[in-house]
Amino acid sequence: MRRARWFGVLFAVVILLVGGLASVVRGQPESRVPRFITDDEGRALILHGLNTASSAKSTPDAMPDLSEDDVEREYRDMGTNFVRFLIQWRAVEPRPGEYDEDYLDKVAERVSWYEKRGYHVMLDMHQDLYGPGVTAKGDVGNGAPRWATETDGLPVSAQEQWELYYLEPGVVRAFDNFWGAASDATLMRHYAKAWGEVADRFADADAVLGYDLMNEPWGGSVQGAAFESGPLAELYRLSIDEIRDVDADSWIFLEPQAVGVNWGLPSALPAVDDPRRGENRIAFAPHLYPLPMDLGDDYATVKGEVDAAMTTWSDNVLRTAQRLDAPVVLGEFGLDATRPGALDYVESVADLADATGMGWSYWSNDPGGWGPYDEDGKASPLVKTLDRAYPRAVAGTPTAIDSDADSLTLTFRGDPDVKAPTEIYLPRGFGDGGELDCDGCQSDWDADRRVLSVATVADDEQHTITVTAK
Ligand code: 9MR
Repeated sequence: MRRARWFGVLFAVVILLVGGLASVVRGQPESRVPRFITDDEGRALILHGLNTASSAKSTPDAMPDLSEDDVEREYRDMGTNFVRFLIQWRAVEPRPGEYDEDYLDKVAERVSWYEKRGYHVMLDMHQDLYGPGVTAKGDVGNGAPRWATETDGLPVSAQEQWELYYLEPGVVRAFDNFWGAASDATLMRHYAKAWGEVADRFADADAVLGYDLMNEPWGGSVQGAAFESGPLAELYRLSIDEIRDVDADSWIFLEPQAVGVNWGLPSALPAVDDPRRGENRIAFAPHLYPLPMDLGDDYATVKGEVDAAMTTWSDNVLRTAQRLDAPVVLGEFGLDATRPGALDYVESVADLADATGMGWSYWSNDPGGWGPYDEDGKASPLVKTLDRAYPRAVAGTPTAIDSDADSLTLTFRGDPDVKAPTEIYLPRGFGDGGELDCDGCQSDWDADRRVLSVATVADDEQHTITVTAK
């Protein structure tokens, strides 16, 4: 662990230097996202939620361990309005060209649980280490169907840390064959068509906000800019075309290469076209896993390095978002929340998201140390940390959000076309409706949903709303 620690520190320094140099070369970083995802009323959405769930990776029917009561409990305890819901290619297309409608029915049933509670759902085509077919036992990867897994007989040896499987020859080869090493894009086309099937099913589902095209992409033997601007961008184009044939309105969430970018290195992902009529609906959905903590250090001991890596990560993410002209949702961040300093880290990330205008989904809601509940369903202190006051829908463009345990300040530029009120979720600690301070606004408190609706004048002026606990 000592060596790992020094490696982590060294890496943080390298990332800082690269980030610093990049600033010199490319100018001052952006401090806010370039735009927001909006709802049907034109309000900017701020998304707070959890990944649901890692358990879906390995169950035979690819369903997460989740009941409607769990969704209800999450809403009551943490006031989330968003879920990154894991789906699996192996379940969508169990045999080449055959799509499993029963599977999509089950996903739709779960989506309806969220819909009843006003959630926005992002469907995430999850994979880790390509798919279960990278080993005979099927105990390593998840995502791709076996029929689409071609390791060419190369070995995949046991690893202690799961990410290290990415370097195993059989896993690298499976990815190379997927990306079309022999300039044959058959598997990518299957994947894109599978997305078309999913989009066809969910195009009219109000709760489904959009599609996260691939979890944590890995280029196999092609890495970095060559990967992101080559095969990855090509997969995105193919998938977007299939989706747009059947669904003009859902958002498309793009992830960068995970390795390196999750730590804070810049992404070279190019802007990709959205063939829909009107403004593009392409969003950026990177992950954040600072390396020192990935290697096992606690936030309490490496806070300085991690905070610096977070700043670099944020600068780089905002630059990419600018290039893509995309809203940002931090699709994953998370850690063993029982470790020293872990809750401070979660709070720092949520503060960073508020400061920059990003949405977030915590990894993950699975029971255990990383999750909000233990195996017996007992709430951990993480529940309280994730239960933050936040504006869910803003009648204009948010310019600053500052949230803590007993106050929330939102500043936004109004929009004359947006007539619906700003909606603010308040945790129980705020009391009923909190103490509201704003200029000439009208408010309404929904005690059941714990949502304060605040109607301001629809103009293009700057508005500030402050709510304090009472
Ligand atoms: O937390 C997950 C761990 O239990 C699994 O062994 C591993 C491999 O499937 O995946 C972990 O979840 C990861 C997610 O799939 C992708 N982003 C990083 C997550 C945490 O490591």
